[in-house]
Amino acid sequence: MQAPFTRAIVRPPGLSYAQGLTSSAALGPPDLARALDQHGRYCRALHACGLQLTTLPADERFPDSTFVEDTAVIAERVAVITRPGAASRAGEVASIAAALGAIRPRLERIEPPGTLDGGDVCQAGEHFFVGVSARTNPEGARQLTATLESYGYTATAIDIRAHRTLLHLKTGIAWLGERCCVVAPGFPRPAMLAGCDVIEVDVAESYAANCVRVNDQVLVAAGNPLLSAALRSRGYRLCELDMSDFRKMDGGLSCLSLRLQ
Ligand code: CIR
Repeated sequence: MQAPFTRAIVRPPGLSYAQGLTSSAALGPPDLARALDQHGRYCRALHACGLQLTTLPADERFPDSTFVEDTAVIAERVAVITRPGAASRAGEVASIAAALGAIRPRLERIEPPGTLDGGDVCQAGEHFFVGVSARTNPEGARQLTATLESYGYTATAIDIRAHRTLLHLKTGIAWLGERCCVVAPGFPRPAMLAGCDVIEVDVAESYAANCVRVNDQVLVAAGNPLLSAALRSRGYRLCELDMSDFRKMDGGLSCLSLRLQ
């Protein structure tokens, strides 16, 4: 069983937020005031789960920097600064390394030519699924696997490059613990999921596959009644959050925080 989360690093979106990367332009441009309000509610939800928050100042140089999850992979025994696969996001890691270094003095790193986004890494207990995607290259996945193994974890790669609807691995899978996970429709099923309780979300609710278990609650995108009912029926306590103005920039629930034990 994983130790409880005790803190999280977050960063609100800045004035340049709408200039970030997105493949969801059809949803329209994000509204910054609404995104800030949604971010505030998200932070209060983490706080209500018992987490102490480190809130970094908005960074106008990096429109996507509110999606802090992509800049690091953090587990109980190791913290890794990533090398984001999108050129416009590469510089985001410096301030995260400074903030994280104050909490975890020893930081590992993904080195060139590896690229890796934290959104491509799904921890399932002592095992990690590492997505190879448009952002995370095979070398980045190889480096992370080697680092995790040197700290006593195991890892397997899942190639999602053929799945055009998945920006990151965690766009399509959330591990809830107790051998239960949520997957998007059509998500590749690694052999390790055999015997697990796999909740496949309805195609109309696929965005909600990116939900997050934080201690005794599951944070889930609001407006997805089928998934919420499936989770409640399994006894999970839910916190439903409006994510509309992060979805417009391809952001899910998990990417707004770096959670630490
Ligand atoms: C990007 O394309 O990098 C951002 N607009 C969204 C990143 C979302 N991150 C995540 O799912 N881990």
